[in-house]
Amino acid sequence: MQANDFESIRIQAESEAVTISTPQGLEEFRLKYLGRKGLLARASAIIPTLSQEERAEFGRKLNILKKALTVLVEEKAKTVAAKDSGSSINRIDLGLPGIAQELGRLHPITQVIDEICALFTRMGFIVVEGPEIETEYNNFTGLNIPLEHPSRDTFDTFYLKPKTDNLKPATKYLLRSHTSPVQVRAMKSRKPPLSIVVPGRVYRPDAVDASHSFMFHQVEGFLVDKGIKFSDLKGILEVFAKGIFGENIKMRFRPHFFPFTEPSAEVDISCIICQGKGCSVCGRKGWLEVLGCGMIHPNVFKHVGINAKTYTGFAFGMGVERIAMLKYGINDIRLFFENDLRFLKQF
Ligand code: 2NL
Repeated sequence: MQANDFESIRIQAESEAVTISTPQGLEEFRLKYLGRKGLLARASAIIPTLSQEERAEFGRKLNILKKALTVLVEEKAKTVAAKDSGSSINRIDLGLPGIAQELGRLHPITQVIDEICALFTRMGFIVVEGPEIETEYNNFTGLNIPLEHPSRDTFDTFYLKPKTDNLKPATKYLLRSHTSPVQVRAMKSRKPPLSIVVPGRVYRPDAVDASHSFMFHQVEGFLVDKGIKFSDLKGILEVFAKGIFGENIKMRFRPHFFPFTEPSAEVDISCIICQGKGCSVCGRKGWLEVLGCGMIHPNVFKHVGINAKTYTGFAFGMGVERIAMLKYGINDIRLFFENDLRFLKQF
């Protein structure tokens, strides 16, 4: 082997390397030059035949060539591997199934609130909302709820820790126990005629069970104008109840007591499961209680500055969870708040 053979091997290898495009081709190339029976191995076989001085020069050149070819194989391995994986990553397989995008939906309670509000807005009501933290005045006093009324008790209302500055008696704040304080605000800030529905969250420190939750939703509403009668209340509530539960239901008004209305009534509908015959859902009574209502008490008008001699009005209130449970035959209120998609996806 001639000294300049090293140079021709290097040139030959470099031009061959350019054409390599597969891992297989690269392995063949490596074996041809660097393998145990490769060109460089065969070249080194002649070392014993050389003189002492020639050996040193030959060995040095052989090592340089070996290093150069090793680097060449390593570099080439990178591009061959990159090309290989790149092609499978970037290639789009149109035969694969697509990635389904889940459609979101409104919570069943939100759906029922929207449905209730839509029935009332069709009859000319507007929707108004208000704060969940309220004053004792708006939640109780303005609604003619007396100081000794049990609903004011700390067992029945969540009170906030008072801020005391020792100079004047601190305003007591609480989590509203019904949405009526929004109606008090609306009657104070607007002039009749008024027809308003108020949806929202309310809070009561009840022990949680199948029919109680410390937080639930209400829709309350009221209408104030000249000459409003109890029969107007009955007509409006009949349109509402038939809209939610179907045209075939019957309704009845039972006398009741609320401090904020006089006279007051509770409203039942004929059981939507047994049509009034009596079943386990209605407790064999044939009737389901759906809401409370009445004619607005003159003391409430006095608190909000509406002249009770000129104006009359009615008001009503309902629990949204209760309406939703009756409508869909749900027997446990906790299902609404557990965020279990198996339940929620049914609506
Ligand atoms: C029920 C009973 C009711 C009202 C709520 C009301 C509000 C004002 C004035 C007068 Cl500002 N009344 N709201 C009236 C009667 C009944 O709710 O059982 N709710 C679940």
